[in-house]
Amino acid sequence: PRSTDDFVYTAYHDLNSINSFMDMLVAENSNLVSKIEIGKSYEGRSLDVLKFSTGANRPGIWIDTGIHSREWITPASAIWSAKKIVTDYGRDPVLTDILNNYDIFLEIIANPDGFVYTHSNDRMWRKTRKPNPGSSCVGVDPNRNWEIGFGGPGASSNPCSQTYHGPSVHSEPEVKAIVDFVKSHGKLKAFVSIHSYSQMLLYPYGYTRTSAKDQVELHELARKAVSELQSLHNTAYTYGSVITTIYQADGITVDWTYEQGIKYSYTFELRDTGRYGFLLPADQIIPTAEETWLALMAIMEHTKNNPY
Ligand code: PAY
Ligand code: ZN
Repeated sequence: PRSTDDFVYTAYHDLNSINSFMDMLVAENSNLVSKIEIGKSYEGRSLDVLKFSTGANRPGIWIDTGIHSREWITPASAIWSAKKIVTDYGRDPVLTDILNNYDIFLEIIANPDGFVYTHSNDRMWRKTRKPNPGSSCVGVDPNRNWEIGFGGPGASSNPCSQTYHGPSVHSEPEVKAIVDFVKSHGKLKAFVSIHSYSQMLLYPYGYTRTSAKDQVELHELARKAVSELQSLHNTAYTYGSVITTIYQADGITVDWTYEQGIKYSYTFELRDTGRYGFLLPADQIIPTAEETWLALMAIMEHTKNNPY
């Protein structure tokens, strides 16, 4: 494709194709979108984030996809969403109001080494691609590598496990890059980490059954977001805290971001509930992206209307 209008949103793409999508989007909308590099992956790939911004010194909203590399529907939805943002800005009054007050940061491929590996070697690869000294097994679970609850029972100390927490807190460069970005930005007000599958909208905590101090508000906003999502194609989501809704998970992204003071910390589990699982057919990309967008808009609008 020569422009993002020609890009095929109904297909899954490899990293080169996604990189060229990002570069085209920036070139076509340079007043609204820029690309920032927040670090490098273990194998040296750049960790790119699209920044949608209409003014200086704004608070921010973060969205990441693809931190688990086999969850292909998540970057596919993010690509559609990136195009949706540039199309709707100046046309949709709610999105326009959000972008006139907040920057949106979108990391489409949060685990590029894993993503490349899902295309070249193993479609079901989940973890990073950093070797583990003393083990023949490769990779760390980038959703068990964060500081809050690190090393707890909802993670594995076995380097061969899909939920291996890694040798130390933030040992994975893909995780550390986000940690450093969140800290240096200092004004992120919402943080959404998108996974698949299970059709759930989750909030902290994963490491403890103790309720988050904002649990009532987080639950009510999840209910609203899920109801908007379901209104489009009747896709049913469950919602609640990670530990009560899916299982105990220690060292996860959103427990850390919430403890950093980002109240609106959520994780999505996109389609489906297991029929196709990670191998979601490409004809579900657009319906999934469209319905997820409605839930994201609910979270972003609530963030805008409830400054803190
Ligand atoms: O998203 O933080 C969350 C919940 C915990 C996820 C995890 O285990 O890291 C849930 C799984 C995921 O998206 O990675 C669910 C999928 C279906 C899996 O791999 O089991
Ligand atoms: Zn995941």
